[in-house]
Amino acid sequence: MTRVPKLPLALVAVLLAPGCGGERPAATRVSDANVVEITAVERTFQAPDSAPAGWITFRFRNASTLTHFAVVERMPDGIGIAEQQEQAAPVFQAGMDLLAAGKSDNAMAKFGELPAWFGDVVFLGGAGLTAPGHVSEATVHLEPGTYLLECYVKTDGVFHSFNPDTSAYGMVHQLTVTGPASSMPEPQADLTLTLSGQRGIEVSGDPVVGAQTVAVHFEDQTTYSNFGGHDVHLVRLAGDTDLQQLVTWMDWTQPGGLQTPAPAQFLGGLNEMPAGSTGYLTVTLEPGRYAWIAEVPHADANGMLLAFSVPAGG
Ligand SMILES: [Cu+2]
Repeated sequence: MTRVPKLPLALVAVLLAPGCGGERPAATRVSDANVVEITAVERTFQAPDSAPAGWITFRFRNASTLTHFAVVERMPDGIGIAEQQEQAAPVFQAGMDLLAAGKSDNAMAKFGELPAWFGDVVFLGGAGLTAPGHVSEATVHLEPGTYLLECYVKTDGVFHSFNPDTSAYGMVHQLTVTGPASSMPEPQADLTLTLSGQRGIEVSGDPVVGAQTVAVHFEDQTTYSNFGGHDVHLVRLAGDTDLQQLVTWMDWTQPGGLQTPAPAQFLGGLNEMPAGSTGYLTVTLEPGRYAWIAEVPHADANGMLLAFSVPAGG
């Protein structure tokens, strides 16, 4: 496994501080940081059970051999991990099994059995697709409440968030966000992505070699045919990366979609958020070719695939 070199946050803060040769704004002071450490160990999350409200950085360490993400979901009142695992996860898996068998009408009927509360779940970002051995960071603002971290990447046709062994939960973790809010300030961004169903992914600023904070503004939101909205993930493009295969892979409703192994190396991202929201991710780039891509069907046709290069010394 390879690991992207990751500077300790304290060192990043020093390097990015004004007067240290960089022109970037100072990174968040360590003393104010509100960090939730998440570790993926095979198909489980290891993470704390609670965190203070306000700006929260999710630092996602993938210590497994599979690609994962950790989407943050605000649950409706009275709904938590038990309801998600008992009432929603089995329906998604049964629907996926029908899709894989080519029975799309039956699958849609199955998805119609999702509990009414599922429509009130709010997706609020969280760490995007992250390759084995890598660490990614996503920062979002959360109000007090009950949240789940979920990974619905698939392996052998089974969502990670669904455990066929009913004696254990799937790759879902409940996090209680409590008041009062922490003193962590909103991050300051080096570049900004604007996501729009109309105009796709737009970038303001130039990605450079090294660590940088990326603001992601969700100008609007759309429900695509995979029932989800747009988000953004960072993928390293190798010489043999097949972009069309990558695009197909980003649609979980395809039998091979979101199924491990991933067709390229993912370096994090920011999962779906509501229209008008802004979240942040921290990325460390080396010279090379990359792409921003959303986990939606037909990301290319929907304007949700944007390749870019990071020049050496840039
Ligand atoms: Cu996973």
